[in-house]
Amino acid sequence: MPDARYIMIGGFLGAGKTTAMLRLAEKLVADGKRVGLITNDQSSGLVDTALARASGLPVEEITGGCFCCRFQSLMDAAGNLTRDTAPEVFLAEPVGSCTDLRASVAYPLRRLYGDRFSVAPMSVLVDPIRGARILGIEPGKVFAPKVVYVYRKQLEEADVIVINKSDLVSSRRLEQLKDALAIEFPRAEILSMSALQSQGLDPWFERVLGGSLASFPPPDLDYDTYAEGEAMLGWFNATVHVASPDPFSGNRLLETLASGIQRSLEADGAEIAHLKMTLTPDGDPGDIGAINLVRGDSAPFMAHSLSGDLEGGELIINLRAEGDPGMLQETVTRALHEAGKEEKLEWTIEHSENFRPARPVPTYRMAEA
Ligand SMILES: Nc1nc2c(ncn2[C@@H]2O[C@H](COP(=O)(O)OP(=O)(O)OP(=O)(O)O)[C@@H](O)[C@H]2O)c(=O)[nH]1
Ligand SMILES: [Mg+2]
Repeated sequence: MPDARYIMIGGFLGAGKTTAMLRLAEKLVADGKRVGLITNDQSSGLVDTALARASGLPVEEITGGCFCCRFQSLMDAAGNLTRDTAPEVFLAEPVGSCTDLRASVAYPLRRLYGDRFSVAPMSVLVDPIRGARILGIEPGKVFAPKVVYVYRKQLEEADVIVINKSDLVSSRRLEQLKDALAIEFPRAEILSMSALQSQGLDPWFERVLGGSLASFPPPDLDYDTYAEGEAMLGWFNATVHVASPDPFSGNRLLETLASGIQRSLEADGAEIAHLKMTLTPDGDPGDIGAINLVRGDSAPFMAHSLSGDLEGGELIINLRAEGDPGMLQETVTRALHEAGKEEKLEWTIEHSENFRPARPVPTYRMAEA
């Protein structure tokens, strides 16, 4: 009997993977289970890790490459969590621009470590507005064709496609989207839910906790197109210390920054895949403000509000957009200048990286489990 269950929650940038993962973790903890979370990104300073920590959950992050290219790091992360808390369930969130996770992560896990892990069906989450635009159901800005190629490949390898954020669309639109997904991706079961509002989660919980990973040949994938598509997205991560002699509103700072970045990127024509920021007051890691923007034409959403004013804190900024990474860095730096002036803040960038994801080179690639 394997010791632990391994649940991978995929989906494009901003689809709601972290939100759904935290909901599942909360349910498992309420059921008396030990959980361990694994977050992943191409670089360090992760909003997702900060959010998991603020929820008090054990988390390990894998940075510097995706699960598929750093398979051993995934095993090391699982090992560290096992040493500390011996999770019965691992919840892993891959990078939202990655695909081929069935062949490069799920099948190798089952084949090589099937005695330790029972591998759950692969879930791929969909933002219904982004999804409807990409599937041509609704007009609106979409990414370049090679990015859309990656988006569709993610869906093609799913056991379960979960239309998340069902609270944002009408039931008619939801049905249209379900029908379009069922035609294009007939192998997957299609569910819908709202992770944010905790609606309709049970069928997904049951599927990932009870079912098992299907065995079918992974979709054909042209790694050149995949690599080019992924590299069309610019990445910018920064960790910034902000301080002021007088207490200031961290929530307002997050809103000012998000709107400033949004305005500039819109002017530059760079479609936002996901802008996410957290602000944690110095000395109070339990309090957290978080703001997200998942499209150029959506309003910034305050996912968590800080409970009061602060004099200093750590701001984490993760921006992924279809544009030049250097330009993303300049845009954020300019927005920081403007917001700093407005709020009379001092800020210091402690860490920052801008880049395009490198060509994925998976450690393993297996055609079956
Ligand atoms: N309205 C609504 N918003 C949601 C729902 N689930 C997530 N969100 C919001 O969508 C945004 C992105 O959510 P995340 O969970 O960070 O998405 P993600 O897929 O982990 O994003 P990456 O890690 O960047 O790929 C946040 O503002 C969430 O609050 C939902 O069910 N309904
Ligand atoms: Mg996430």
